[in-house]
Amino acid sequence: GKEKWPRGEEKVWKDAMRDVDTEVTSITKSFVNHVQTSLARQPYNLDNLGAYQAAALSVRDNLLVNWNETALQYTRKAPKRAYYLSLEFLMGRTLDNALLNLGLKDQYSEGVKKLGFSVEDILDQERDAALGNGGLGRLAACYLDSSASQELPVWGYGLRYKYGIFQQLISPAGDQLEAPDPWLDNQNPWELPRLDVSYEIRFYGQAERLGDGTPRATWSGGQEVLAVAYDVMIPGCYTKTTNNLRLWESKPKRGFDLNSFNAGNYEGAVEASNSAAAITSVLYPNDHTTFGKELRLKQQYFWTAASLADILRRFKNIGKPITEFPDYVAIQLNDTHPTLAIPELMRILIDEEDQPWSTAWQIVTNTFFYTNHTVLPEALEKWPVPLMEHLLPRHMQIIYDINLLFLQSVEKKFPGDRDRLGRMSLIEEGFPKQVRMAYLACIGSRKVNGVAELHSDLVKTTILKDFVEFEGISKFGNVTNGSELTPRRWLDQCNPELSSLISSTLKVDKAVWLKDLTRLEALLPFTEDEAFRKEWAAIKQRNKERLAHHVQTTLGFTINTNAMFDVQIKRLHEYKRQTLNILGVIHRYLTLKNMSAAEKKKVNPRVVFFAGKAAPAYYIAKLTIRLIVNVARIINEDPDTKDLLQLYFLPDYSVSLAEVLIPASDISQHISTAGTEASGTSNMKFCLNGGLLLGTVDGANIEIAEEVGESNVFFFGHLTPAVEDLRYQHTYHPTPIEEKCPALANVLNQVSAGLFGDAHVYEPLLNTIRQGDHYLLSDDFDSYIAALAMVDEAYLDQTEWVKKSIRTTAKMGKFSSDRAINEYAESYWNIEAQKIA
Ligand code: GPQ
Repeated sequence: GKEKWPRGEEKVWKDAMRDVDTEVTSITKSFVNHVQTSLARQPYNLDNLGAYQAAALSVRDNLLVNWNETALQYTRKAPKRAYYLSLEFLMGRTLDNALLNLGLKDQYSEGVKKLGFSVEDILDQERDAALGNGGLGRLAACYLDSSASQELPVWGYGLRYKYGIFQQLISPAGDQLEAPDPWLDNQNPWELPRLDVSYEIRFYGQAERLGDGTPRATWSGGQEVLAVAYDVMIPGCYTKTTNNLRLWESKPKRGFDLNSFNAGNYEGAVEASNSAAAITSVLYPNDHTTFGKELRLKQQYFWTAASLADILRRFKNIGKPITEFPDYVAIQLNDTHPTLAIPELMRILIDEEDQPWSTAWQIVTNTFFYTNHTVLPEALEKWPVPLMEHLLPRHMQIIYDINLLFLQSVEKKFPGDRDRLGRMSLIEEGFPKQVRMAYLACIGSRKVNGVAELHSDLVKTTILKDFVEFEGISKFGNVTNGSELTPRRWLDQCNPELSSLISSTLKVDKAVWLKDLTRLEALLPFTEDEAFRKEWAAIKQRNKERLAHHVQTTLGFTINTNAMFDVQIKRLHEYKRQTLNILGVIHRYLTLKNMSAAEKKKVNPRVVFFAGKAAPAYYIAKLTIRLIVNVARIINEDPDTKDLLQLYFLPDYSVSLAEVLIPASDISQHISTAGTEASGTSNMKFCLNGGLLLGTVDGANIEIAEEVGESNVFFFGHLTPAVEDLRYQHTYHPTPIEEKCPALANVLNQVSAGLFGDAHVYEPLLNTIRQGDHYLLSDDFDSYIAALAMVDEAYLDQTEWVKKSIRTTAKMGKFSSDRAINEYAESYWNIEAQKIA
């Protein structure tokens, strides 16, 4: 409501269309043109939202030219292509990234300024496209960005959810509340509806085998819905290549169900159309869990069937025999969510293309690649057989057939090993029986990979051990995640000052080092350059002030920018151990309370930030949020400590918030129980931005330490091989916490006693530690506190700290998603870069 307009000068607006063409005036022309035509608004009378829309449409015009050119050349040359199937794409905002990739940011800033706008205010109008939960979804977004930047023919396929991840609110008591995210309400300039691209998708009905000696069957009846394509442009960085992300929306096949309508059941007919639209209405907000909900299974089939139909149609346009399908198509399965693509392609090949079983299976197993993202048992997808039989009767038949042939071949290799057959069956016995999707994805794929060295080893030695023994080790690999350490967004875009310092120091244009991150290594000698260090530290300081300003204007808190900024931002989950962090904060608070004034003088102030969402039904995770919020309330008001310790829970974590938080961090925490965090990707983003890492020996933390050297990271806690044994001890020989870890016991007792209010409320959370302690907080607490003390000590020597910071950034080359996507392209998909002229 505070916004004022008209902006700028009327004469400038009026003259804009008559200006001589320069780069900038052609931008203002296109902007004014979109205001008047696409938006049908009066010029010289526009708010920031309108200005964002006009700027976005104008930038989109640029992208569309490249996008069409890219599509045309792919069609003409018909190279092998790869498709990334992901139920989540956590894209964040587009305009800033598009401007940067097009190399047009400065020109647009100048252009909109002439018309009275600031480019920052305009960029700030954009809503995040938040079609994902966390790391898995953000990884997919990074991989699309890198594919385009590396000029690789890769398309993404996903769902166009009407509502993305919920908006997180915090109630007065400190509880997480969820509100819908109607991200499409302001219209989305970055998508193009493709009403001409649609497919009919069937559910339910009857499957009948032909029984004519072929494996064929018919599938008929049931419900049919339409999948309609929406295309999102994915521009590469400093290249013409602009790839496509195709998102499917569900629509009723007709406005209503004619059968019901004719039977006089008008309401029933409209209901059917609602049920079709419901399929893509909302992103499931659960991370690392499976719920067995029918609508989720419908989403998975709807999306994989539409994507495969589209891929097949494109392949058929080339005019090659179907047996050559894997020479033209590679499909990456982002976790098990798209595993139904395996029986669906079998169904098409057998029932529609009339291929023999063995040919079909040959094609399938040369087309798919499966990435596993977790070894946590509760996250491994299983679908009840009765549900599958009901919703996808033909696919259930095919899965049984795959299983039969598969178990026969296992029996042949390991005769008489009934245990093994039971362990490896695609069908888990029980009530109900369930389909094990990770096993189906594994046997239906050409290659299986984990997302960091340790994780890939764990995949091979735990959940897929039997499959390694049966299929051979060479099928199982590792591609260590990369992050949009496509530094383009994370370094250049959200940390522009650091980026220009690097360019000037290395005397290399950013167009070069932004596309070859290993160049950063040349920064190493500058650790000895005092002026450089000063500049480096000053930039970190300005980023901290920028974050403080953001928090002040959005939440009204005043943050001490002379403190160390300590950040943990990720989904709330017991395995990620935000609880360990908050208990550590309480420990610090209690320690400070007991210090003399003289002792306190030696303490460096610290500000601890948390952000992250909890799955709406994850009670313990929500309780952790409540504890953090209420601890913050007490300690931020305590005159004894508030100058030395502040604590903030920033609500509604998002990609955009991460872009402000990450460059401002001195230290970030990645403290999962060893062996539980497959990789982690924010750890890489923090390090690239010169933040140091405090973590366990887990996931990609290990490889980060290998790159930057162990003396530049802060490690603590038990190692993976110890975990199983410790858990056994907890269960069968428990030691009281008072005995095992008095410091932790004291903290728990203070919470129980109501030091932070709500005396009884936190018991279920505290009991997860007192009883069972599956995530080993009591085993790691002391070494965690010791590591925090080492961080404090190291921070006192600012010269050495800044050196560590520079060394960390310098050695992050490996973690670029460009490197990761090239590994997939070369070692797995066998696709090549295509220069778009
Ligand atoms: N990941 Cl299974 C998710 O974000 N969601 C999930 O449901 C599963 C995994 C993460 C994983 O926890 C991180 O360690 C990885 O860095 C990330 O996937 C990308 O691989």
